[in-house]
Amino acid sequence: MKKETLITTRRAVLSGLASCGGLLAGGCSKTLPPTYGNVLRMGDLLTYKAHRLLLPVHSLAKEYEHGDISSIPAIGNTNPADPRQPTFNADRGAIYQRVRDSGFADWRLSIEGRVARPGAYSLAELKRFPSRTQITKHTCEEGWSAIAEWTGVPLRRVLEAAGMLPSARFVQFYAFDDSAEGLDMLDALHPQTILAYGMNGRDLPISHGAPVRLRVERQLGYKSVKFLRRIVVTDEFDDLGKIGSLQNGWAWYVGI
Ligand SMILES: Nc1nc2c(c(=O)[nH]1)N[C@H]1C(S)=C(S)[C@@H](COP(=O)(O)O)O[C@H]1N2
Ligand SMILES: [Mo]
Repeated sequence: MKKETLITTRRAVLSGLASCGGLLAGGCSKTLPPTYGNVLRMGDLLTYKAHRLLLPVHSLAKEYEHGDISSIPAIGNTNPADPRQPTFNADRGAIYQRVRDSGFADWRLSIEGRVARPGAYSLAELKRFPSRTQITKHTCEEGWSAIAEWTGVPLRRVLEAAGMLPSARFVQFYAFDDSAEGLDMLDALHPQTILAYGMNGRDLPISHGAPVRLRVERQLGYKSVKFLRRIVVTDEFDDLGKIGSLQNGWAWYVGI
């Protein structure tokens, strides 16, 4: 690893830590979830604080063996171009249909916000980063879980390539349907947080989020946004308005 990369890496870790500084100094306001102060969101406070205080910074979610892989249903939106799907968005659905017709050759993932080098990555470019493969359990808030193998580029690599600024504290993910989620830097830089383009040894199927979906292994299923199109790095918490989980009645932090 070049020295330059090392420095960015250390900075990235430091800024990640800064967003949760004083992990061991109990009562530090940095262990308050960004939704703190909202009585309806007391659950966020409990899980976030417990996780951030008790778990080592980058404790890994359990990884399984090939023989543990189970069938996994496709849930929520399974095709952003289909108007009958939940969270359908007509404009972006039409764009999705076009990039899908190109075999995703025209698909780009844009990285914006608090980065020194905003840009847009093609699928081929994302595949040129070092990859990670992990067999993990997906747990849906609806009460089912399933084990699958996911291959992709650690989000951290892409954030470093884009030159995430030291003040950055959150990362937002936008999909081709009306779905979006946000992570704090601890989860964004976590080694198992990947932009997955492969599933069970094949290209990620449409119904599971092609061409690229997020995998966040230490939170419930809905944080793993499918059909990614845009990533925005921010200094401030963003509740993502109408398309965010908060305004739809779900917690922002759902650690497992
Ligand atoms: N863009 C998008 N991402 C999404 C969803 C969705 O409807 N749209 N559903 C979420 C939910 S609730 C779950 S449980 C998982 C399901 O992933 P799967 O279809 O691969 O099982 O995707 C999550 N990501
Ligand atoms: Mo889910």
